[in-house]
Amino acid sequence: MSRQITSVVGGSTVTGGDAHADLNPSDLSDVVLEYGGVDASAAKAALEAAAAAFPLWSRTTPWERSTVLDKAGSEVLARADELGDLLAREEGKTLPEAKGEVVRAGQILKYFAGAALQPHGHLLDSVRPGVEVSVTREPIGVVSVITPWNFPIAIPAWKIAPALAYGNSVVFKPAELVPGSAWELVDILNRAGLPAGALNLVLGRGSVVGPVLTTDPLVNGVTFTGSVGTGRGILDADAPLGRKVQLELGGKNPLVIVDDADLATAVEVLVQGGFGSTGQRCTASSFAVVTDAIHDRLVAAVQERLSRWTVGDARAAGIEMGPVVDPSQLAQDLRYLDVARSEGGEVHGGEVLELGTAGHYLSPALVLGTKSSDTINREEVFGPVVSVIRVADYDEALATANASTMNLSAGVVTTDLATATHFRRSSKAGMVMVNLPTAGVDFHVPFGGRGDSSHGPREQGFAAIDFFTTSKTAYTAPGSPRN
Ligand code: UN1
Repeated sequence: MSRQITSVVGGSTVTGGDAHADLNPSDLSDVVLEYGGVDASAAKAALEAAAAAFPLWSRTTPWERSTVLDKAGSEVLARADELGDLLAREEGKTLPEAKGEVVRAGQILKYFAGAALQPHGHLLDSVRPGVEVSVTREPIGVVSVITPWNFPIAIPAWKIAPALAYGNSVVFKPAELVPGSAWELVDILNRAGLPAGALNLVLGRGSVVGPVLTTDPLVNGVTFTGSVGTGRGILDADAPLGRKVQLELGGKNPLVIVDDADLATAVEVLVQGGFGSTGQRCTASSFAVVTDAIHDRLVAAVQERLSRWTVGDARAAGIEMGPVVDPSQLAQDLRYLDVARSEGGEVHGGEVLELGTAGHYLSPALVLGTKSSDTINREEVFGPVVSVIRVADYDEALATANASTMNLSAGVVTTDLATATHFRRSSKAGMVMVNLPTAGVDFHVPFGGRGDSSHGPREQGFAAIDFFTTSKTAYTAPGSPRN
């Protein structure tokens, strides 16, 4: 029998529920673990536990909150090999990518351990004589944290750590495909000293528990990373209720490569940004916009690089790309390749691979000869697929890059400082990368996009406080009694 895990509500485990198996996408005969998906009443109980814990947790000192996060961060870092192996096994990114993600999660916990101690707030004189004004930050209350499968530990960490650092209590619902990393993170944080109910874990179907976690009256805020469709649904349900909502949705991220680019840099930036983590990241470089004079050289060099690209079991040594996460994502990738062909694109690669184990393996796909208006350049594929648009010059490249409506991240590869500066200033994306892949972000600075990509305050770093706190402005009259 495989390992069993459960939801955690108010510090207690919840048994029962409909049976789910966490399968290894590199080898479907490997059941990583099993769990019972809970129902709406368990989600409600988790919100009640979080609401009950909030008065206690929100009144702990910054030092107490910092200590819990710091201790949890140390454990995550110390167990990076083991947790990385679990992550690669349940999600399918390569072992170095998975371990890197675990280390990032540990660093995020440490960062917010420090952030909990930072001063904020103002004390000022009123415009009215003798009156004092204070502006302080307070936690928002009970926060629902809903996360996707593609970053099973880093995204939960970058939502849960600031939520807890600023005194909120949390109900956490991870994606159904990656419960193991979520369970470990919750276990580590609870053992690091959280009071029961400050952090609850709800393992269950989004369609069953999602409506409770987003619309129940006990919810004060919802932070969600995932698909545009689900995110829009949350906003439609929560906006009339006046809930605080933070959404990180899709990305359609351009990588501009201009004539003066260093070829080797351009190839690595495209390949890592497009095919790293099997292209399953909202920051992936999903379409390359390449100026005329470098186009053919670049395409030849990328194809040569991809001919040596190793696809295989995520945990095997020397593998550059693991499998696609599940059958429905694989079907989506293949559907987009078919649409690209039907719209005139020339697809290289993108073949389903039969390897030693039964997994969802797809070779990296490069789609040449595409136009800006093609579906493949408009919609997020979320797989190892990069389309290429040939343009005359930098001006056309910039316009083509900015035609995206999911402006999360945009990159430029150039050796010219003026071009780099112009692109950085003119891009419509929330994040810009110069001679770097569009994917791969730091934890101490704001993360987020524009257009249809994001909604609400930015995540991470010094921006995280904006969502996870609300400000209070208090006026004190001069005649107030002394104590
Ligand atoms: C990264 O590229 O390092 O879901 C992070 C995603 C993003 C995170 C990307 N929210 O892919």
